Amino acid sequence: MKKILIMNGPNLNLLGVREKSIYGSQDFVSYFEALKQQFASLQLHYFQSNSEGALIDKIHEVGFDFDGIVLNAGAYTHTSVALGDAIAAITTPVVEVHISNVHQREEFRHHSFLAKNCQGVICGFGLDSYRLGIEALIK
Ligand code: CA2
Repeated sequence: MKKILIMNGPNLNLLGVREKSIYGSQDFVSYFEALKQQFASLQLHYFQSNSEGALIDKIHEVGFDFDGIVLNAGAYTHTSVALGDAIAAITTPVVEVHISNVHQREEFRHHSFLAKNCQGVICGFGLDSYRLGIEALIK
């Protein structure tokens, strides 16, 4: 059974609670339950942290064993050289995802420190970006 980790970075624990006009009204835990049903043939895992170090530790923990990581690093996408280096250091392929279309937003969201070390980037499809990320990894 393929093992895929979905990782969310800072503030994404607030999905469905605040800023619904940008990020939608569904909380991630209920969305994750639906994903698990949809991909019953996969072992799906979920990890969220607001801490850059905890995200890096998790990438190191699973990055030589899991079959894929779907990563929404939130604002760390645009700031973290360290997360980019962590992705470069592992063997597990990573797909970067975003709920919003970051290219339609502020200029600082147009750059990613992660993208060049990822298999690809998916953004702008709401929570469906995560499903598309899984599809890309299992193809
Ligand atoms: O669109 C995305 O998925 C982002 O990764 C979300 C990040 C943002 O910094 C990126 O530029 C794009 C922000 C996540 C904040 O999530 C919240 C969710 C609900 C309420 C408040 C914040």
